[in-house]
Amino acid sequence: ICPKATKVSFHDYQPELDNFRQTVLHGLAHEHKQIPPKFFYDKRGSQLFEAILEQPEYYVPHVEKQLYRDYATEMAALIGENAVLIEPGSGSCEKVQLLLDALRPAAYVPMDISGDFLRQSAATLGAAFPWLQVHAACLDFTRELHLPQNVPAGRRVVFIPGSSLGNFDVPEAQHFLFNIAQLVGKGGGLLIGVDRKKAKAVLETAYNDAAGVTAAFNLNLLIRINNELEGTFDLDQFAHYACYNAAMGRIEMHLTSLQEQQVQVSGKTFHFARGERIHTENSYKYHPEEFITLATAAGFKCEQHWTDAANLFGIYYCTV
Ligand code: AVJ
Repeated sequence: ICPKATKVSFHDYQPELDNFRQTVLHGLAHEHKQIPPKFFYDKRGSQLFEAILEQPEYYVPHVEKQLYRDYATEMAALIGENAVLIEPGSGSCEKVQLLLDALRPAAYVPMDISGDFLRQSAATLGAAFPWLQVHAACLDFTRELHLPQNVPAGRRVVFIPGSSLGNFDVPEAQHFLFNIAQLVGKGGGLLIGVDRKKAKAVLETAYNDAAGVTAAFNLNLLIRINNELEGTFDLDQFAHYACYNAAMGRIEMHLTSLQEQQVQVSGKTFHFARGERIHTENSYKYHPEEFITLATAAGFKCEQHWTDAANLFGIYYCTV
């Protein structure tokens, strides 16, 4: 018997990658040029995102991780042992590690669109927690949430740290939470970290780090288009731009054209006026009452929530 052979498994649901070309061509042809943020996460994009998480200005992971350290026991008591813990958009599987010893789940199911990255993170996590079953699912969680067939039966709890929910606009977020409620079913749970609304200056500093890592992350999208879609973007002629749209309650990221120019992608020509932007990301922020209203509308009951002394970030535990 070799438990290591089955302790970590990988399931490829082949997220539709051809979609990238179609989405970019369509998004650049739009009057308001736009490309959705899920395409940031190729290998280099995922690595740059990991580097964003290290930037002091990007308070989100620092504050959130401290909340898990401070309240892991309390969270585990609410969630209960032996749950099947499912994490859509698991990335490096870093935050879940702060909960595993307290939670002792029956299995952990990381889900990510970036296959290589997921495979590596799942293997590393499995090695660090020898008692843990890890069943990784490579998929686009904005489209589908498959559970691998070898996941044990048991109470399901979805874990969404990092304010990933912020990328959805509000109706989409409600729909996504509704799908999660269906996936976990009656008695299931949701532990979710959601960034809070706060002063514009704090938010804008967080998305304009001094080391320029967020800028490199945003611009990497153009490198990816150049590499994968026969693009001709001149990286020196576009700049990172991030601002807080208070009326919409969201950080917006854009790529600004620094001059009037033409760019080819996949044999098609796109014209940019000087100062014209490609909208690449929205990151919605929620007051606790706003998030609780949203989760309630999606079929959850909010059992408990935790926040830091500066009211920067919220973590919520909700049940169906
Ligand atoms: C992964 C969507 C939560 O919006 O804060 C961080 C992505 N973009 N810095 C966020 C991001 C630029 C992040 N989310």
